[in-house]
Amino acid sequence: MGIKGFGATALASALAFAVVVAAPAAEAKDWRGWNIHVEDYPVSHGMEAFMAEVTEKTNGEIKGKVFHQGVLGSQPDAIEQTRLGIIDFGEFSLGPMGQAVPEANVVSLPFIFKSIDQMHRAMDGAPGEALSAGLEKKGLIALGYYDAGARSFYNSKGPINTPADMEGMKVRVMNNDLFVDMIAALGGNATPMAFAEVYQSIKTNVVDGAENNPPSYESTAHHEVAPYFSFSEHLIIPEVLAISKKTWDTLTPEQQEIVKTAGKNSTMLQRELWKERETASLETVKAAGVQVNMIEDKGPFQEAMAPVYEKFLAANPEMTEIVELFQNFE
Ligand code: BDP
Repeated sequence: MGIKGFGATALASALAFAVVVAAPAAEAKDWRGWNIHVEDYPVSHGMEAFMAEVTEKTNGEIKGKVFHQGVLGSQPDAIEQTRLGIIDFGEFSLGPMGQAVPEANVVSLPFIFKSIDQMHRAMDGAPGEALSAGLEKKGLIALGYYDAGARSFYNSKGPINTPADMEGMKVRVMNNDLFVDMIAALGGNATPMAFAEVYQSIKTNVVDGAENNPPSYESTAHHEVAPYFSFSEHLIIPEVLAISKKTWDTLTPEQQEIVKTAGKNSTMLQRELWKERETASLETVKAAGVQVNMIEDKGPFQEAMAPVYEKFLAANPEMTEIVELFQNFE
């Protein structure tokens, strides 16, 4: 019994050892991806395509799941968790990113880009590289910059044509002081709030309205409670498909190449889907009775932003160079 017992124990510990040693190689990596949007949304399709390509090209060494609709937490929390490697990857607006990555604030400056086309070229060129370097310093590897179009104001009161129409208006903004200053400069009152709370807050008159691109306005049904959409296009904020540096550092060079390529491919897909969805969303909300108006003269909105730039640059003089890099990019 003694000898038998010893043998069994030895065998058991040998087996246990084998299991522990073999586990990392045999077990596929299982990633968790954060997404704030509903499943049928350009960002969501881009992220799913990214994950599918990574799994296929690594022959299943890397698997993963994209968690949609913010079930893994609010955007500011998810940014922190991805930096820490608790979440492996995510698709983030560079708006709330500014709190963690100072360089990201540059694209949250109102009217910084001249057009969507210029934004794409800038994000794929030197300005985008400067941003990616800033992200990497804070633990995030940028795999591609997704499109989020331009953001405009919408509310439950009436059309906006001039800043005077926003006097005293309560407007929900994303979590970043720059947006609070932006609304104040237009005469309104900003309330930073999580995306998930906006619908109810407009409905119950906690705020009069918010600002977003047409696909987000439509996919969240904000148009039901705020049926006036005014094309101010005051912010063009790109988004980033980013992987945690902690996760990235566990990959072999071959796997890193696969992940990079899948990131680029998913970016191209997302940008295509984005264009289609923008058109479709506008049609949907118009059909639902939303009053959409173009703002004939955006000049007064642009001019009102001078103090926002001044305050930002005075508080962050080290950002002057990168702001100019974006402003002067042709
Ligand atoms: C959407 C962005 C999303 C933001 C949301 C917001 O895609 O990342 O969380 O706006 O306003 O356009 O919070």
